[in-house]
Amino acid sequence: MALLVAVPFGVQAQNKDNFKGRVTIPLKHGSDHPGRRTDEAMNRWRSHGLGQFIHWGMYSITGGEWKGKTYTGASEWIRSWKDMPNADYDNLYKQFNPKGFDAKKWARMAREMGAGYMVFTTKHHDGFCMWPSKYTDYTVANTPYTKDVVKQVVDAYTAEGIDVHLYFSVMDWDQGGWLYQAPKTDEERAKWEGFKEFTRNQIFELLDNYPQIKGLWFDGTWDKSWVSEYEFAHELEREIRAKHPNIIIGSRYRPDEYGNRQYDANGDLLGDYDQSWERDIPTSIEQLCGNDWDCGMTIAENGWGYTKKPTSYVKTPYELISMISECNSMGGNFVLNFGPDGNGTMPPREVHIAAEIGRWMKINGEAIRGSEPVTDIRKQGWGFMTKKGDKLYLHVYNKPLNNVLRIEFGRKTYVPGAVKMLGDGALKVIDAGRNKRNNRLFNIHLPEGAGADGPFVIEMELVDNTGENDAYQQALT
Ligand code: JFZ
Repeated sequence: MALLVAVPFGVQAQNKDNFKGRVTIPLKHGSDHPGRRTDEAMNRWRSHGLGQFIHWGMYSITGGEWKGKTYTGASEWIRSWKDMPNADYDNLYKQFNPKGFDAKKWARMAREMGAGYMVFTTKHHDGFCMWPSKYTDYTVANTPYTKDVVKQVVDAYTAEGIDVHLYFSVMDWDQGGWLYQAPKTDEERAKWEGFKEFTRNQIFELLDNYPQIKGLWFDGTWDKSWVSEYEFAHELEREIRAKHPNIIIGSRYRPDEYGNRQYDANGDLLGDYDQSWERDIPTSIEQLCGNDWDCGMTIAENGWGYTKKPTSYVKTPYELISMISECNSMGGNFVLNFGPDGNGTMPPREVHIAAEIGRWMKINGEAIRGSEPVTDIRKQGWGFMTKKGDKLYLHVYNKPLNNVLRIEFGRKTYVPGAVKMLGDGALKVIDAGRNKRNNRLFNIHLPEGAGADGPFVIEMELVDNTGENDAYQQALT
């Protein structure tokens, strides 16, 4: 009886010819393009592999401390801390005069690190504008510094060949019209309509001022007020795309009409890439359902703005490099965050991290930039894999104690061609026979001392082996 029940379902699930299609509901404000975008701009974005995030704003002046006390939350949220009066925070801009700010220096550092793109905070939740917005006085134009920070960042990075995406928080603690809940009274409604117009104006101002940008990285979109504005947000997105056709916008921007965020009611991604993997990495590529994605990562546990004294563990270059490999092995971009101080200086610990990543990327970057995930070779214990054309890259983080790295290829898939270590020479490979499943095994002999200088990458040419005759008849068990 159990067999009779089990069989039909099993067959249906596995037989594509029997598949009647998934059930979807019609949505007016759902995903605009289920599945990945494959235009040139999106292909370019996907190929970056590594990006840089920069959080810079008035919170960089406080650096997680106020009047001798340390805030243990994310330093860019210090305004919401009970120990710092709002008025004190809201006057910080009067001191903003970053003598150490040199956008070209940041851009060189990012290029040396191997970043293909960067994301810069134009306006964080505090509402302070790092560009001279016409729509509010709370901008860099009214600081002692006066100059347009966003323009300098956009120009400097663009000149280094690094694409710029602009971070923009919809939630705005400075604007009286911002609400957390949908407006209830006429007065609230009027203020909220004003806020929506303000948001729209600022977004178009950014697009007008900095037409070179490649994307908008929206944040602060989780409150009921914005979530109930699915229609407005969708229309605004259409306008943005009409003005800037190749622009890249993540899944955090707008909800569907049921209040679903990131993924709509049908499970299709809202926007061009999955933005929900923040400080988080999927455990398998299946979790991404074929979508593009990025992983924004902090160097400390949490906290994106400058912190004078990190109150949590600070990741090592090794750990961050392994995340670059891990994200790329699942087709994602790893976007590492930096928090310059109020003077515009990158903290030395972050300069060091960027340099160490750069040292690794110079040798191994070809296994990251333009790489693709590997879906037809099973994950193996020594690390992560990426590929490019017929080149397979083995990113080694767990080096076997016997210095012999084993790779298993599925039956009738590939066998290795030339094998070498990136930045080093050819490696000896021996055919280690087959396992019971007739999968092919190969032993790669690592040189003494491999990995002494950090994680390494082995490049292996893949040779088609689909036509192989199995070596032996499987035993019947
Ligand atoms: C937001 C900000 O609040 C934070 O300050 C920083 O700018 C970061 C990049 O974005 O924080 C979030 C937003 C969304 C999630 C987590 C933290 N999320 O969806 O898990």
